[in-house]
Amino acid sequence: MTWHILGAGSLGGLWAARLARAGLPVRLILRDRARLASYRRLGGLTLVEPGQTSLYPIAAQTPEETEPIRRLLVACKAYDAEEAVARVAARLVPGAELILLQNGLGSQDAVAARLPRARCILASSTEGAYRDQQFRVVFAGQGFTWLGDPREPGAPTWLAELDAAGIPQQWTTDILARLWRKLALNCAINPLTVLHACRNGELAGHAEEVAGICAELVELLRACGQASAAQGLHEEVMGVIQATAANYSSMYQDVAHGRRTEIAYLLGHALAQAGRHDLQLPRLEALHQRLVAHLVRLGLPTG
Ligand code: NAD
Ligand code: KPL
Repeated sequence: MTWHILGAGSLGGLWAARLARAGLPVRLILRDRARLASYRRLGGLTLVEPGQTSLYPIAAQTPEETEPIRRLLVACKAYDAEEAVARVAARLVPGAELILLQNGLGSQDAVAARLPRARCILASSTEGAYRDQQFRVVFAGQGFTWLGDPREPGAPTWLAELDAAGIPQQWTTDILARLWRKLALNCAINPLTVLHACRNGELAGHAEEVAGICAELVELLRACGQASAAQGLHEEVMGVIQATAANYSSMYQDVAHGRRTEIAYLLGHALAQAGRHDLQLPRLEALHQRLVAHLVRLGLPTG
C-alpha cells in the first residue's frame, strides 16, 4: 500500500527517504505546482546522514491529484495540519489511516474531527531532523517514535514496514500519556530558553523557575487524568536539561530563524485545558504572557 506523505519537510522527508529506500511505494504531496516544479528540477529528495548523502527520486504530486489515499503520513507543523488535511480529504478512502506526527496537542483532535470516517494514529517522536536547503534533510539525531490510537488499541499490521525501513518505533496503548509528557517537557524547557536566550543547559542556572513551572505542569497533568505522565516530571526535565545542555531547543531555533512557533499546541493547549478544569496556574500563565510579548516584539505569530 502506498505511503502518501503530506509535508515534505524535515520529518516528512526523513520518513519518506527511509520508506522509499526500503522499496516501499511513497508519494510526496507538495503544497502547490510551484513547489512541485522546484522539486522535480532538483530530481528528488536528499537525505544527509553521517557518512552518507543520497538523492531519492520519490514521486511527488499536489493535493489536487485524484489518486485515492489509503495511508497518509501528516508531517506538517501543528498549525498547518488541519488545513493541509482538508485539501486532500476528498481523496481519502473510507477507513483510510492517517499518522499524525505533530508535536504538542490540539491539532490531532482538529484533524480527527474533520474526518470521522478515517482512523487517526498519533505519533510522538524524539527523532531530530532539519532542512539545510530546499528538499534536503539532515538527519540530526537518532530517536524513537511512539505510535498509538486512543480510540482503538489494536496495532496496525504495517508497523513491520517501519521496521523494514529502519524507523525505530513501538506501538503503545497510551499514546496520550506520551504526548502529554512530551508537551510538559517542552513547556518546561522551550519557552525559558527563548526568554533567557540560552542553550538548554543554561536553564540549570534558573532551577527555581524550572521547578515552579514543573510543579504547575504536574497539577495540570493530574487534573487532565494524566497522573502517570506527571510522575517524576521535574527530575526528567532536569535530566533533559543536562543531557541536551549544548543544544538550542526547537522553539529557540524557530524564534532565532524568524519562524512561527508551535506555542498554541504547547503552552497554549496546556492553559486551555487548565481553564476547562478551573485550574489556576499563575506561573504558566505568566510564562505564556512573557513569551507572547516576546513574540509580538519580534513580529512573530503568537498562536
Ligand atoms: P517542517 O517545517 O520542516 O516541515 C513541514 C512541511 O510541511 C514543510 O515542508 C511545509 O511546506 C509543509 N506543508 C505545510 N502545509 C502544507 C500543505 N498544505 N500541503 C503540503 N505541505 C505542507 O516541519 P518539521 O520539523 O518536519 O515538523 C513537523 C512536525 O513534526 C511538527 O509538529 C514538529 O514539532 C514535529 N517534530 C519535528 C521534529 C524534527 O526534528 N524536525 C522532531 C519531532 C517532532
Ligand atoms: O524536545 C525538545 C525540543 O527542543 O523541542 C527538548 C529540548 C529536548 C525538550 O524540550
